Amino acid sequence: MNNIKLYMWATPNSRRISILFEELGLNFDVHPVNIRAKEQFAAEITDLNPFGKVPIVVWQECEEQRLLFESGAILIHFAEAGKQFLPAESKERSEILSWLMVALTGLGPHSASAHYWSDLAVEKSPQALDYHVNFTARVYRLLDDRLADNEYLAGDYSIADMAAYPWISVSEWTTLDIEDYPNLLRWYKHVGLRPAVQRGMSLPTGITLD
Ligand SMILES: N[C@@H](CCC(=O)N[C@@H](CS)C(=O)NCC(=O)O)C(=O)O
Repeated sequence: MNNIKLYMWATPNSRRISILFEELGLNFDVHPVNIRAKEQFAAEITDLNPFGKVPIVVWQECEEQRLLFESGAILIHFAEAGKQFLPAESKERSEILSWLMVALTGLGPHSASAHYWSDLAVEKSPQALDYHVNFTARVYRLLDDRLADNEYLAGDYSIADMAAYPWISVSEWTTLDIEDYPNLLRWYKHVGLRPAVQRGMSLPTGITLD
């Protein structure tokens, strides 16, 4: 596996992947795709991912060009290839996959929608905002309860934690107060001490979301 290119922006879904790549010690090049400038709809990107979304990873495997999009697919593939953060068939693997899906399908999409209705939408909808903030609060409560007697979401530190962490880092987008979720806050501070997490969260270099 070489010549790995990560198409990303300074966003939570993208940073799931930069965190994993840093944890695995991979050499990879970052290709910034400014989603606020609609660069995700350029042919160079939609030729790779017809959904017009990042993250996207392109790499070379022997003579073959390989491609993956969707952060969950990328996390699973590279964790398995690197034989870290997602063990083979076991009770722990089942737990990791379940909590990974909570992050992929509950935490991420509803946090993003809460952000949209609280901040980005030109015409506001209090009902839509309430719906997504309440749903996100339900996920925060779930994670907080889980972390009350677990150090990480599923056994050892895993791709489930990597999928959740960047979304918790933007908790202010959801209007929720992380201080109301003490176990989640403890986990967030603890995971944030990892050097690979800090490096992954700093990519693309010099870019912050406005
Ligand atoms: N389910 C996708 C979601 C990816 C996604 O929504 N990415 C955002 C950036 S975090 C994006 O590309 N937004 C631009 C758009 O939707 O046009 C994943 O997990 O990779």
